[in-house]
Amino acid sequence: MTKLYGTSQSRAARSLWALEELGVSYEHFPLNTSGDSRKPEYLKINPNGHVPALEDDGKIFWESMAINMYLAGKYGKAPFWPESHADRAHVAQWSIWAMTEIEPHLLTMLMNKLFLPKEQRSESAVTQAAQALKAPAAVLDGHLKGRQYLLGNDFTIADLNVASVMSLGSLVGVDLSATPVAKAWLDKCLSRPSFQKSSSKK
Ligand SMILES: N[C@@H](CCC(=O)N[C@@H](CS)C(=O)NCC(=O)O)C(=O)O
Repeated sequence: MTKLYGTSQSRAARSLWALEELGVSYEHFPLNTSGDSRKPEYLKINPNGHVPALEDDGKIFWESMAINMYLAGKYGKAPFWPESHADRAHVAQWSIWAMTEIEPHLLTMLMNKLFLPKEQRSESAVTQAAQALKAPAAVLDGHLKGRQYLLGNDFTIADLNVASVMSLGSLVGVDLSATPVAKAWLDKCLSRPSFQKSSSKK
């Protein structure tokens, strides 16, 4: 039995996308982030009080990128979950990169454009975050020149992980026009039926 905890309006979206992409049969518990994830029964699953968490065959996993690499490794096959040590290390490289180089700036923009009470929002924080995103976006753009996907010709879990983080940009109007190769790659990844299906979940 496979169970995924967390609403699609949270970082659980990326694990829902992985489950849909892999065609895994699962039960979805769309816990919200304004209370559900801090309830004592859920803290037994993820003591951090965060979503997503995954239960699979009696084992528990948390941290969205670790969940996705586990799912790809267990339920996927090459090329989606690549075979070589080098390619797997590149999956980890890009997944960690997205969480450390991209996600914090997008979260700053989300907080200051949408989530914080109006009086606490900072225009300059949004401007700075948008500026800070330009360097990693250029890295992505440069890497994708001459490649279809991050690891080469095929869509892999690395693309899913990075694109899922970058999908947040559409909520805050991130402008990728200066990095057209990255923009085209992102649009291609987000047009996959598995992404559309996972996004329509609760
Ligand atoms: N690094 C973690 C972050 C998880 C996280 O912070 N999730 C947020 C939702 S996007 C959450 O559960 N917030 C509710 C809370 O902390 O109470 C991951 O990627 O899984």
